[in-house]
Amino acid sequence: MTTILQLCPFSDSLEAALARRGTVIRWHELDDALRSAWLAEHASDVRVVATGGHIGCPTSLMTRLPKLALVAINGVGYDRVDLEVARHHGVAVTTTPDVLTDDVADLAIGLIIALLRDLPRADRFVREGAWLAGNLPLGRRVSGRRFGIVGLGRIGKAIADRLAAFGPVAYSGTTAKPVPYAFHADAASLARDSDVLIVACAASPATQGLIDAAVLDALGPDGYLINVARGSVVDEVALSQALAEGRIAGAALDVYADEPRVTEALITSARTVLAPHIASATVETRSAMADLVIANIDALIAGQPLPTPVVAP
Ligand code: 8YV
Repeated sequence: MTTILQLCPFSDSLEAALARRGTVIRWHELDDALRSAWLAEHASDVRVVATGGHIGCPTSLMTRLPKLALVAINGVGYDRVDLEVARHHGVAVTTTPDVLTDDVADLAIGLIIALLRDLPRADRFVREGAWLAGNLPLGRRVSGRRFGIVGLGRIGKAIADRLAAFGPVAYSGTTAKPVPYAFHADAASLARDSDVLIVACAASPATQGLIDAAVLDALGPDGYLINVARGSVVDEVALSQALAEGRIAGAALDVYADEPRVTEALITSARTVLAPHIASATVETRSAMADLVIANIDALIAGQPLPTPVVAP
């Protein structure tokens, strides 16, 4: 039987599918003492770590599992797995690309409309009976805005294609791509030419804190920031200051620096719309992601090529 370390909760169906493939250790439910005791006895049983993109696999854990063959990520981000260490230890790493692209892009559009049209407040306004006493303050128009996308990978491109129906689209990244959107070599230059800046790049040392005070000031007091990538790409302290001082108009966020903890400054700001990292969280996409996690584990067990490796065995 394959021993699988499960590092975070999954859907019932994914958990059931994992359980059919081996002995599953629910690592996230063990405290430090239990983890150490378990490792002392069983470290060399573990062949698979199953984890979320936002959790990854700590290097200290990966290097304590001598027979580990696969880190199967239920997500597209691999920023929390040290790929060099994985390669060095002969550990394969897989993700669930493509199947979540549409949902993440859809949520980005939803956040833009929610933020500019103030939908969370509109909903409260009706429920709390405030409508009986007057009208909601006016929102801001979405159509015709200039949209800037930081990172035109699969998700960024899907966001761009949707936003093209609303207004002009530009993007920044490491290289220009053969797309009908204007390219900017850096995020500050993109922000200067954008009304809405959407962060869709992969998290990496190169993009850590990329959206800093200078980029936010380039976006300016009428500009909006959307983040569906990773909290680490945005300097959250700089963002909170810019929001508090009205140096940008608002921010809609699905991801944060220290999930699931969200800072008081972001929670209490009247300029934010906040979601709990739900961009890929639909029944359809989570089911497709689960299928890919399982397909990778099955391929490993069968000694077949892995369907979606970031690091191949
Ligand atoms: C998930 C993600 O929320 O794809 C990613 O990298 O962060 C999200 O899709 C997460 O991985 C769920 O486990």
